[in-house]
Amino acid sequence: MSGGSLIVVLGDQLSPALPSLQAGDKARDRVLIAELIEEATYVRHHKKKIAFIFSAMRHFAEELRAAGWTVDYVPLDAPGNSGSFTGEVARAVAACKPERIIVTEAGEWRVAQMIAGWEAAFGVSVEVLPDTRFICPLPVFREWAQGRKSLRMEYFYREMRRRTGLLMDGGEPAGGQWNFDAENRKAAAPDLFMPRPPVFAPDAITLEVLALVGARFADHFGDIEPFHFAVTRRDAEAAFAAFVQRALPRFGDYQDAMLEGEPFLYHAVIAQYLNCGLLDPLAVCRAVEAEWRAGRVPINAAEGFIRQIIGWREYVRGIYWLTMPGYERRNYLEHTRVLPEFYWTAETEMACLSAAITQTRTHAYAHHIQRLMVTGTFALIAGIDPHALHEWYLSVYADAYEWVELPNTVGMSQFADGGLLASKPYAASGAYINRMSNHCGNCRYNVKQRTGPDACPFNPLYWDFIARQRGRIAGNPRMAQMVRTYDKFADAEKARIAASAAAILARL
Ligand code: FAD
Ligand code: DLZ
Repeated sequence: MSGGSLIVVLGDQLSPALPSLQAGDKARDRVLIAELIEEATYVRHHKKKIAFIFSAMRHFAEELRAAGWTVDYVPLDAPGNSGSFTGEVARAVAACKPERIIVTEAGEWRVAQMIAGWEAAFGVSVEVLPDTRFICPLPVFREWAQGRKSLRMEYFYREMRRRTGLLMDGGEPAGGQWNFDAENRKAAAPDLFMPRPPVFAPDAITLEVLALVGARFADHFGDIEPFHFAVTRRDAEAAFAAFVQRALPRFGDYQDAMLEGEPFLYHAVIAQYLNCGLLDPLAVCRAVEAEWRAGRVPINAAEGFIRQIIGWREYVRGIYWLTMPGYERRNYLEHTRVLPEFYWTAETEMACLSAAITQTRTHAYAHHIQRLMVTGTFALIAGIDPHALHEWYLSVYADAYEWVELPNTVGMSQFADGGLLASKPYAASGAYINRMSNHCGNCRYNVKQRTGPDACPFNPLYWDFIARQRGRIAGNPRMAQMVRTYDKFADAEKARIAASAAAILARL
């Protein structure tokens, strides 16, 4: 190869539009894609997640070869596989003597640090290209954030609407409002039609990967089968099309709902495809806008969906790169309790937690409200160490990469950044889960009881959280009312809350 470039494609860069591929020359360059033990184990990822990524990588290598690229694909068990990005680039440089290395910037700070060392290590020039698959370039986010005391997604989101023209009529928001969230808080009734994401039967490549992952990562969390994820661009597009047709019209209405036995409800179940590059975020938003303009979905569904992607998804990425390194160790509330074992076993009598963790084990998926208001809120009010919780979320979900998971966990869910990302801690008693789900009816605990051995544990833990953290939260306008309510409780009730909370925490 002497003379051409080595194009390194990371496991979450499976897009033909990737800048490093666009900058390359099929006739002269080689593409390197490698299955790496270090990437599979720096946290012990869910078996289904590893299988999904390996299979999608193998299919992408085929896609590139069919398009005329020379691809060096290193399977996990290939002789000599060093197991790390830097080790595999070293081997490729020694074998091919490229003129330069081209890589699209890594999604994670950890990997970006590795790439930053390559030029000195190998004596070859390294071109790191911005990842244009995101809508907001990082310098634009930095400029937007500069000088603001607190950052709020809603204002950033409006900038993204203007930047993309999505749901804009001239300079004004389509439908006359930026945000239709007030219409998006309905609890789902069990007798509604419930769509399910399409299932894709594993092909020969996926079957080989399932056997490999089953054998090599047997002690990792999660069920490897049944395996139904799309692993090609075509199937990921089919999964998205099925969502648009069957679930999008009610996506907004039931975005916050939870139902026993319904792991997906009206959610898209596409984050794993967006985050590894099989789907393009702007393209899915344009498709959703077209559905609204054609009169096939209501504005609250289209706007709610587009806000998640050009708003939240881009916003958390901006926060990640603004605050790393260091953000992963933020712990504003000084929470230190170890992660309860039931986060791994699902063995708890709390029906909502058991459901969320069981489906996480089976599907490597839970929807946003389960992550935020069930596993997240419980950890927050129980005072769990946010770093341990971060490692849990990063390992158990098929869509989890640090740039998106960390701000959602440390910032949104655990308030561990002191309010940089979110305007209030997502602390709640059992009443929230009772309002938005049917879990409480099947639970051994009583959601109406505040204290005592039968009380829903969310209740005493919530009030105990308010009491423990009042010094840090009383000044927050969105928490002040709850602090005042707690203050009005009789001393005997406060003592019962403290005793009930202590008993639950001792059992954890
Ligand atoms: P839908 O509910 O159908 O939403 C559509 C799309 O919007 C998603 O596919 C996703 O790309 C985007 N989106 C929605 N909410 C967010 C958000 N808060 N941040 C970023 N993008 C969002 N999302 C991840 O992609 N990876 C993670 O590792 C991850 N970790 C999370 C951890 C915690 C503690 C919390 C509270 C949220 C986390 N999220 C994460 C955000 C959100 O829960 C998932 O994006 C969503 O559940 C994925 O399922 P879906 O594709 O069905 O999404
Ligand atoms: C998550 C993951 C896993 C499990 N395995 C690999 C792998 O074997 N090879 C690879 O290139 N990427 C993998 N990834 C995704 C990387 O961790 C991802 O590219 C970085 O998180 C982005 O910075």
